[in-house]
Amino acid sequence: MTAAQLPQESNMSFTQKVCLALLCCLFISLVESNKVKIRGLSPAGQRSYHNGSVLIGVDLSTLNTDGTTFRCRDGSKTIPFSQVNDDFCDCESDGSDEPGTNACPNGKFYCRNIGSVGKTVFSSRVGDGICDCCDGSDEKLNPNSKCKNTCQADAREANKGRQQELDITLKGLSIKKEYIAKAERELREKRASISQIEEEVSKLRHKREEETATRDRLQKEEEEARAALQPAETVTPPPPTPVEEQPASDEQLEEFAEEGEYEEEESAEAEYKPSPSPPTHHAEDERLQPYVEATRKQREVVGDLDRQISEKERSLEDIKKAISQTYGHQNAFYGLLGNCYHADTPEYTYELCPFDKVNQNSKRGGGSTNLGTWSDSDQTDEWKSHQRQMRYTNGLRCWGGPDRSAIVNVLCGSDNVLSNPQEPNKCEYHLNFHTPAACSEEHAQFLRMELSGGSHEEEEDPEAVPVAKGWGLF
Ligand code: MAN
Repeated sequence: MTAAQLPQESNMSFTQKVCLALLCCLFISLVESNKVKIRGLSPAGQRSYHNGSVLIGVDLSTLNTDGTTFRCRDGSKTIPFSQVNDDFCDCESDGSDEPGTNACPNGKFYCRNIGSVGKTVFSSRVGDGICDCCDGSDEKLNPNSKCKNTCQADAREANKGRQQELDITLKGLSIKKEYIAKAERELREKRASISQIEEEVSKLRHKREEETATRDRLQKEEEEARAALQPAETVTPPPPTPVEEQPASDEQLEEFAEEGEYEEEESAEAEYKPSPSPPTHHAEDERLQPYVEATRKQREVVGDLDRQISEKERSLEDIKKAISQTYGHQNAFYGLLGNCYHADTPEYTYELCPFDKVNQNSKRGGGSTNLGTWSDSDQTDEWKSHQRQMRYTNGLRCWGGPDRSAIVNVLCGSDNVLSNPQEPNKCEYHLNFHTPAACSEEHAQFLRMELSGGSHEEEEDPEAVPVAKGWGLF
């Protein structure tokens, strides 16, 4: 009946008016029937079944406007609405007509758990005598069920846990602030130190060149002296000519004088006489000694400079590597660099040195096995964007398997603690690492909100009018 066909109000009889009112009531109740709550459906699911709001994969025309038929979620069948939750699986392909019973093996049941946290369980768990939902809804229709509503108590318990988590997060956050400040300061200092160290290296290199030249000269003098001593096996050799820069020569000459050798050689210089007996190797060594000693000392000077240069170059390399790496948002993880953390199992001590390596150290003297090393390029988005997971790769090759590798789950904590080492697959290791660096203000905010009871998806859907209509309906 259209508006144009309706009798004019002034001409309507009492019976016509009653009929019109009844029609209106019927229309309103049909509209309301679209808000009937279907047992076992999540709030999002309720909306998708009832008022056409968007849920991926759901045909919005699943429910006819008159509310009398139901179309399976995958559109495979249309059934009378009375067959929803009637304990018979009509939508065999997706189980969508039986969210509140266990009739469809592939169905899912949503526990609303008002006051606690809503959850979805497999429909096969519905009515199986086990209380899966804290509100007891999965066993509500089981006459033998003794499930009580424990949602409030659960929520109180959960809140205790949340409060503890919040306390840890807040403590972690205040330590993280210090980490960030330290990272900023130290990275700035590191950047600034590069040019200074480079200059020091260049000065040392210059000095090394000079000292190397001296060493080469002394070496040559030593060789000449050695050559000059060669005929000493047949004739008495001349005394070694002391070199001006030769530091040990004076002392050595004194030594010769004390031993009377110098005089002997002087006389040999004046008048050649075959030596009654050729000098021993020992005597020859002693004459070479000043040269040998001078060269040795100079070699030490050069060696010492070499050491200083490579030390400085190594530290330059370390600094350059350190500043080129990423240490998470605001470099909060930078402070972990250079430290190692340990976790025990009966057989091994696992060791994590962040941004460096993971090791497995045998407790039975089997040595240390590298489980992977850090490389920026091996990190996934889990590290790059969220700092939730570190990957250490290319560890020691597993016997008949892959290279060892380790995944470190990074969690918020008030201290730096490595825990729970596992080897879920051969030579693939998982560890948990709690650190203040992983604490986030967003998570603290989330916990505060949860504690104030602010975000329970499972709370009553304000759009739905709970109507008890027997089996399967709230
Ligand atoms: C060692 C350890 C183990 C690993 C085996 C593989 O015993 O590294 O973790 O599973 O080698 O052979």
